[in-house]
Amino acid sequence: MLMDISLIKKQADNELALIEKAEDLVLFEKKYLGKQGLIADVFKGLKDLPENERKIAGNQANLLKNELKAVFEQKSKQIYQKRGQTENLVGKIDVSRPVPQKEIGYLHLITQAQRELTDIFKTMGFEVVLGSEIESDWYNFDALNVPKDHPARDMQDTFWLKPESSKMLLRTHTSPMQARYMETHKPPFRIVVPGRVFRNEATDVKHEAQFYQLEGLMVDENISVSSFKAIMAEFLSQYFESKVEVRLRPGYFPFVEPGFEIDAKTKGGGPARRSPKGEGGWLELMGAGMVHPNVFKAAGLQQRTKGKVNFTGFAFGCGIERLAMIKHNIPDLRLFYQNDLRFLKQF
Ligand code: YSA
Repeated sequence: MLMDISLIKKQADNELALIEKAEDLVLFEKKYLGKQGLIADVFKGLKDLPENERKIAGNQANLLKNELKAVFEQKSKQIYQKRGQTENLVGKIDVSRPVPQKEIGYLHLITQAQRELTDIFKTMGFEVVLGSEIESDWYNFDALNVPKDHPARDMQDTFWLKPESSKMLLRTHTSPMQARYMETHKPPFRIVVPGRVFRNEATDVKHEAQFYQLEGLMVDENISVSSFKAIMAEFLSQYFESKVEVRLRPGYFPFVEPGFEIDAKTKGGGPARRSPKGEGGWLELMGAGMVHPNVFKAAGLQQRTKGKVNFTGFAFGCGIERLAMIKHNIPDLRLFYQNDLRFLKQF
């Protein structure tokens, strides 16, 4: 028995000297110190020894066990220090198991776009203002020069809130914030208003019933269509980064005079595909124009003093999904809201 113990010790020392990997150290521990290991066998054999030998062999076996434990601990520290780890976890965890990847959330593409857009306008001195998604028909329509029973109200199909007599609605555009802001501020000012809007309309590749707009309003002395074009040129080139073809064309909105629409050329395929070859077509990005005098008046702003014009302004409202569609070449607006991670994780 004493012979066995010294042989085990020699063998263990030799094996330990060759071990370099944590995985091999785990096997070593199992072989010598495990429940079914060689040291355990020695203890099991003690009962068969004559009493005088049992005591000596028992002491030797204990000594060997403690020695092996100590050298094992020392070796595992060496290996883990080498791996840059400080804690000795051998035998407690499966060190060879890959670490599970944590799913870390991130911003939806529309939130990212909203932040990029407002950041761009901040560099041009615009203040970011938020409005309420529930509005009164006064701010959504009347204050914007859209009289009751005017056909222009039908341009934006409305979700009315109950009771109908409350005349409250889900805002159909971000323009009500023009009226609200002008009621409480005196020119000059320049603001942008990002936010969600709602329209009771069928969805298709270019339309959703809920979508995001970015409203802009700039009022000062001598603001003209050229000012609008200059701000737009800067904004669109900063947002798109690459060259995108855009066009300005006349458009009708009761709250501006004159009114415009801006379209951008898609890169081919997608919502505005016109040709069988998949060449790009025009996609409407925004409505805009010079603020109508009636809108200033409804907000209580005196645009003229003694016949002299004190200030003028331009305003615009663009679809944030449409901007992102052009920037990232996204063919269908509905993709933003289908929660398909294969789509969302690309951005
Ligand atoms: C016009 C003049 C101003 O002085 C200020 C703002 C405006 C814009 C006006 N308030 C408006 O909402 N015009 S709009 O109905 O043409 O919508 C503006 C933009 O929102 C569109 O050009 C388009 O980019 C986007 N849009 C409109 N309906 C949409 C939509 N995006 C997704 N789904 C829909 N259903």
